[in-house]
Amino acid sequence: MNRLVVVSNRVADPRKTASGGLAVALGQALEASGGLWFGWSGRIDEPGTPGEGDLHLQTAGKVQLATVDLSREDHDSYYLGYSNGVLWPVFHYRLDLADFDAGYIGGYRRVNQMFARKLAGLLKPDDVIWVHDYHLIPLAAELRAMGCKQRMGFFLHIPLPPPLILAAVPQHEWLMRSLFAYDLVGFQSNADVAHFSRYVGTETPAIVLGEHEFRAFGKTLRARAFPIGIDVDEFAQLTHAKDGQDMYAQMRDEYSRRRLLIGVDRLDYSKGLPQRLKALRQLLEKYPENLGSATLIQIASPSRESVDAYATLRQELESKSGAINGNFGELDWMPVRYIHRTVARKKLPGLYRVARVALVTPLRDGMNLVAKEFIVAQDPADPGVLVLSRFAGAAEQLKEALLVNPYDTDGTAEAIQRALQMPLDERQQRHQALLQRVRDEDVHWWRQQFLDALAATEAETH
Ligand code: GDG
Repeated sequence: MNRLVVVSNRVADPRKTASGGLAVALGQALEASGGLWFGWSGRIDEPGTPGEGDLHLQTAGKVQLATVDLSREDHDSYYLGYSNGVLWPVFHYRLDLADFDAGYIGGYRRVNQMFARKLAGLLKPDDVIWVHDYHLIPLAAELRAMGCKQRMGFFLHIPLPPPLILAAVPQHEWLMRSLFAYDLVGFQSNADVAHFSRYVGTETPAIVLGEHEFRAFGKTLRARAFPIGIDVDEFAQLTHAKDGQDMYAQMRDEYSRRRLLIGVDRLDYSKGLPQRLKALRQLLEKYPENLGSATLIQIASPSRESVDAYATLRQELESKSGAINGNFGELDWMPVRYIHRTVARKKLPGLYRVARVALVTPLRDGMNLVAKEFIVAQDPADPGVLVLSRFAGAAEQLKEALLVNPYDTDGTAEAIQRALQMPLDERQQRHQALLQRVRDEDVHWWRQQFLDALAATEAETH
C-alpha cells in the first residue's frame, strides 16, 4: 500500500473527536498506510522569533503530523488576504465582498512554495499526495517544479463558480492552469464540475477527452464530483452518548411548550443568516399561530473574526435578532436565541434531535455538513424536517428535504410553515430516504471513492 500524504491548511490530530468527521476519516486512511499529514501549525511567528520557519514533527499513533509556522506577513497575505479575502468570497459568488489587493498574491505564492519546499524533503517516491482546498491550489505545480513525480489529487471543499465570476480573480488563468499539475481534481457537486468543464472549454486550450477527462498544458487531468459525507456511525454514537442525551432531555423539558427551529453555522456571510432571520420574521407575521411558540436557536460559531466583512455581519445579526425579539417577544417567550459562541461538539446531536425543523439556508455552500448531521441525529419514529437551500451542494443529494431559495423570503417562510405542519408519516418517509443516502454516501465512502479514482489515474511523466 502506498503511503498517503494529506496536505491541508490546518492539521488535526485524528484521534481527537473534537477534530470532526473529516479528520477521523482521513485519519483512518493515514493510519492504515502509516501516513503523513502536513500543514500550517496555526501559529504565527513574529519577526525574529527563534526557529522561525522550522518544521515541527509529531506522531499521533501511526500517523506523522508535520507542521510549519507562518510569519505575520505571510499569514496576513496568504491566509486572511488571498485565501479568505479573494478566493472565499469570489468562489461563493460574492464579488462585492472581495478585496483584490495586489499585495496578497505574493504571500499566497510564497506560502505555497514554502509548503512545497518543506514537504518535498519528506516525500518518498511512491507516496500518494492528497491536497485539500482553496488555500493550496498551486501546491502541486510548485511540487512538480521541484521535480516531484508522485501521484497527486486535489479536493475543493467550496464551490467553483461559473467562468465569468471566476474570471473576476485577476490570477484566474494561473490558478486554473495550476490545477493541471494534479492527476485528479475532485469537486463537491456536479454543478461545480460543469463550471470547471465550461471554464476549461472556453478559457484554456484544453481538449475534452471524455466527460471527466481534459488534456491541456501537456497534461491529462480527471475532474469529477465526490460529494463529501459525514462519519455517520461516529455521529450516531455521539447522539446516543450521555452528553448528547442529557442535552436532548434538558432542551426537551425547557422547550416543551414551544416548537424549536435550529440553525448551526460558522458565522459566515455565505450561510445566509440575515436572510434566515428575515424569513423567520415573515413566518411570524404571516402565520401568527407560531407566535408564542416557534423559537429559533441560532448558533453562529465565531470564525475569521479579523476579516472586516465578518465584523459587519456580526453586528447585522445582533441587530436583526434583537429587533425580532423586540417586535414579537413576550415576557415568557423570545422567538430568537442567537448564540455567537462555539457549542461543544458532543452537545450538537441533542440540539438537532430536539428541533422540529433545521434551517440550513446558505446563499452558497460547497456541501454543508450540518444538513447531514441533523438527519443522523433525528429519532426515526418522530423525525424533524430539513429545510435546505437549493444553493448548498448537499441539495444535489438530499432531494427529500424541503428545498428553498433563501433569497425568496416568502417562499422560505412558507417552507418553514410547511415543515412545522408536516404530518408524521410524511416526515418519516422523507427522513428514511435522506438517512439512507447520508449513510450510503458517508465520509468513508467519499474518501474511498476519491483515493480509488486517484489510484486509477494513469501514471504519467511530469
Ligand atoms: C467547508 C465548506 C463543506 C458549526 N458550529 C459549531 C460546530 N460546527 C460544525 C458543524 C459542521 C461544521 O462545523 C461545519 O461544516 P459545514 O459543511 O456546514 O461548513 P464549513 O465550515 O463552511 O465547511 C462546506 C465543508 O467544508 C466540508 O467539505 O461542506 O461547504 O464551506 O460539522 O457541526 N461544531 C461545534 N460547535 C459549533 O458551534 N462543535
